[in-house]
Amino acid sequence: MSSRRSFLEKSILTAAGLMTTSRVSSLPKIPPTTQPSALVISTWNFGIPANKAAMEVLQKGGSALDAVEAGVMIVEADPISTSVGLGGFPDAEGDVTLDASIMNHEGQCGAVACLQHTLHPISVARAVMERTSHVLLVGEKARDFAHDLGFPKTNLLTKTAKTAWKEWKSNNPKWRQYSTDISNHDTIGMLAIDQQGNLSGACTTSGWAFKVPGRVGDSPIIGAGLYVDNEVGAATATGTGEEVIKICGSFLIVELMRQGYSPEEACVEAIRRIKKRNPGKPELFVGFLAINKAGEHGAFATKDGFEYALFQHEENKLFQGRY
Ligand code: SD4
Repeated sequence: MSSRRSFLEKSILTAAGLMTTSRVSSLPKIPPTTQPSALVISTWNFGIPANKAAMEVLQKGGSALDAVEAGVMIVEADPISTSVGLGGFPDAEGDVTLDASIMNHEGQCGAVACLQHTLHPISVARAVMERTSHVLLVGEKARDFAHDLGFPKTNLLTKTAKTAWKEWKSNNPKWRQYSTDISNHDTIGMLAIDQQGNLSGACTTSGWAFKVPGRVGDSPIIGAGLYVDNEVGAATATGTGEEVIKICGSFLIVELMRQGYSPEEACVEAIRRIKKRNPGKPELFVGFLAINKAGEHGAFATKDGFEYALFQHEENKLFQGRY
């Protein structure tokens, strides 16, 4: 009896051991645990000046959280960019409505959606994180919150954006049938690692150009447009937010990295899922960026044209994302 028990115990242990071995050996790659140098990565070519501002913070020993906020604020305040903050294209009724989120290395996060008349939605998102018990404030009440904190009321509709909207409106008199289809792809999503090895991220946009009023995209949805897990990595998205929301894109990528995927492999898998759900839509654009704790990065998109800016090892350079 006792020898049979010991045989059974041995068999169970062996089986468990085998299971562990085969599970581990099927994992793609375990990221190295050495401390990476400071890094900033962000979407699109406006990521270059944004990265520069963020890296200045990191080089002074600042936190990744301060860095990503300072970085994306550059683009929010730039009237030339028609997809973020000031100068962003408005909704179908001509109102500029902004979405933003921020997340730190402690897993704290804050966001605003459909926020109007506020130059720096990312800072309001940060205030939601730091000053309230909530994660997401929306619409007029989010603006009231910003007002209470002293964020000035700002007209965000530039002449250029107003002209573009008027032209769109005259060509789309039936927009109330709710089929707006001009997707504006240039959200800024930024991820950073500071000198302490901590991760943070930020994401801010005026969203889909001429969208149905009230529309909220992926950018302020934690886990969709942005996710940070300081033990594993971080991810952010740009492109058609509806498709990012449907797969919980940034959260998915971080979870894949937790299972051993490299940042690039995780982005590839997220894009594969989006493409699988959208057969016959070659024009659909979504792009993801990801970093892991080791300072490795990945970028992948549904189609060509995805650019991202990486500031690492003293160099701030623009790259083409694979697709
Ligand atoms: C969003 N991802 O709001 C953002 C940007 C966008 O089409 O509008 N892309 O969905």
